[in-house]
Amino acid sequence: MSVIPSFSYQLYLVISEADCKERNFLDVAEQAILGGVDIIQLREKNASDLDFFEKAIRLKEITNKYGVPLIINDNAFVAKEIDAFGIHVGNNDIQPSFLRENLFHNKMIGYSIEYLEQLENQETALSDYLGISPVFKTNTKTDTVTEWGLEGLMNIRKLTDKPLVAIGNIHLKNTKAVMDAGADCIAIVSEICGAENPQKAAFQLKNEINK
Ligand code: TZP
Ligand code: MG
Repeated sequence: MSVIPSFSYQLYLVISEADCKERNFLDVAEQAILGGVDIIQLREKNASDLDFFEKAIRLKEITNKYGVPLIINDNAFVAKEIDAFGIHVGNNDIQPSFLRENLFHNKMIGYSIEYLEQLENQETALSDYLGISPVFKTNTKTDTVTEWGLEGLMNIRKLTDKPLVAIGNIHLKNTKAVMDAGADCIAIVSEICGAENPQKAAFQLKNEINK
């Protein structure tokens, strides 16, 4: 069972230094929070543990300042060391059951759904929210399995009560459709990290969610 009593987040920023290009990713994160981002995941695919740890510590100073939860992608070592709010893992990563039993009794665990069969496994049952990954094809992550589309998302909505975080090529124009299809929250990389004004981009997305 999940251990987080309620999932009240609507706009989830997934950030890496590389996705922010020449800008300081810490500034982008802070602006995004000021614009309305509720929860942030640090996703550093090619960083060493030490590099990831250093970035996470610096980002946590900002998320703590605003009371925004920080989730670490995949790396249980970093999540544990910085006392992150939670961890997000996929089908091929360290699994929620192992994390729950050994490391993260009281931390949020997010789990990406790439196959419908995952909805029946104990990993889903033990997670606090499910990442619907990806809803639409995206250049930000190309090694994906299923493109769920709005229909896939609607179908998953019927099969589970878990909070659903939709990710993958979500932007201002399709946000409302994704929410209407049953998402509880949308997760964004490029629409915020690549925006000229990340604060404004987050603000507009949040407005769209609440329409
Ligand atoms: N997982 C599934 S799609 C994706 C991740 C991390 C990337 C989403 O990035 P964007 O730029 O919001 O499409
Ligand atoms: Mg992963």
